[in-house]
Amino acid sequence: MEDEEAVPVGGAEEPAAARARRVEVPIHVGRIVVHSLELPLVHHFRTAYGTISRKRTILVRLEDVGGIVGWAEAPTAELPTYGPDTHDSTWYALTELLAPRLIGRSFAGPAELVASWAALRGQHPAKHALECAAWSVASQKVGTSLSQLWSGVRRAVPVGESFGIAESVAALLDQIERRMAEGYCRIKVKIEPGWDVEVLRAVAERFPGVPLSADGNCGYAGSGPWAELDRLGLLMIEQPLAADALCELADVQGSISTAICLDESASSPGITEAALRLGCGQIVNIKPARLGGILASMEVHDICQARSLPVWCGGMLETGVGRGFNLALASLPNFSLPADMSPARIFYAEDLVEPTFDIRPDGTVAVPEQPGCGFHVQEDRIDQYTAVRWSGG
Ligand code: OSB
Ligand code: MG
Repeated sequence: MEDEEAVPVGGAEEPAAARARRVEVPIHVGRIVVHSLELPLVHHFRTAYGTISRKRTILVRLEDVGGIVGWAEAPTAELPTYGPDTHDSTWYALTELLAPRLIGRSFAGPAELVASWAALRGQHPAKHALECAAWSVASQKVGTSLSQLWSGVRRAVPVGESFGIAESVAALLDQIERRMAEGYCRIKVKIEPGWDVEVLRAVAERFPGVPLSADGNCGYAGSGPWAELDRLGLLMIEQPLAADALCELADVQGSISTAICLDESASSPGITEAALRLGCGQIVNIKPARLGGILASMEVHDICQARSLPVWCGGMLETGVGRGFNLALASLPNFSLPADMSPARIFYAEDLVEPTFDIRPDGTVAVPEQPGCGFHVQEDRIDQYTAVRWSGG
């Protein structure tokens, strides 16, 4: 569209969020359709939060009045264990709170659309999906990839794998063995009390030289095997304590030299900055659905960059639709550690984009070069897995 060009953006030193906020590509929201999908998983996924065997997720289709369609994903959980949101709360937020107030309105760009819900607290996965849908429309209007629109600097994202708690150490080592043959650059093992030091030691012995991290998913309270974990040479220990246990996290970080990585604690840019100032950790896992969108994620990226702390892009078991946005985000400069970005085939019988992405022999995934979420969205498959649909506009 010739009249809708991205406004030129500033110098290379400008923080990513400030730069993205100035992208002015008008969005005229016509119709929004929200899909609740049920996707079968190819195997169970077990963490400190429990085991899941099917996954519901929510896809949003935002149609601009000019006809351009942006698809995006709100990855959801059944229970508010990882974060405060659920599938049903996200459905409610999208269909009752957020989508109706966008329909029929025009915005100067994605940042203005995001500003329109500033008075509403929380609802991060829902806000994330609508913001991504707007970015998808914007990138299609200007004909550039999201990575280009966001001034990404990486054409490939190094990828690690996240291994759930297994039946036995032998079973876990088997799983890791099979996946390492595919080229992954980093092993992340979910831990919980009773499934930690011995397991990690076995993994470190079996796969020497491969960066290894542990993810506690808030599963420890007070004491933990910090000193023993500290001797394993881990890349990081992700979120060992509760999201709001900031004082205790700072104490643990002060007592070990292994970096603590914030996941659940990093719930907004402000809280993340406060946690870093307190000394709670030295790395942040950025999940845009947890943070409530791309701009909030970029703010966290910039806060960490200003403190010379690295970030990496986590996952919420997104399909290819959601992963497309994560890949573009992970192309920003300070995403210097491997991402949780395993291809959809690892979890799902079938992806919702075609062709889907896969890991390459060098352990990286290519950053999509096409506008929108970066992949061809298969609307017929989305329809096939849709259990409930809402539409407005
Ligand atoms: O802590 O990283 C986590 C999935 C659901 C909730 C929390 C977490 C995860 C993952 C998924 O580890 C990793 C992925 O999407 O590849
Ligand atoms: Mg985590």
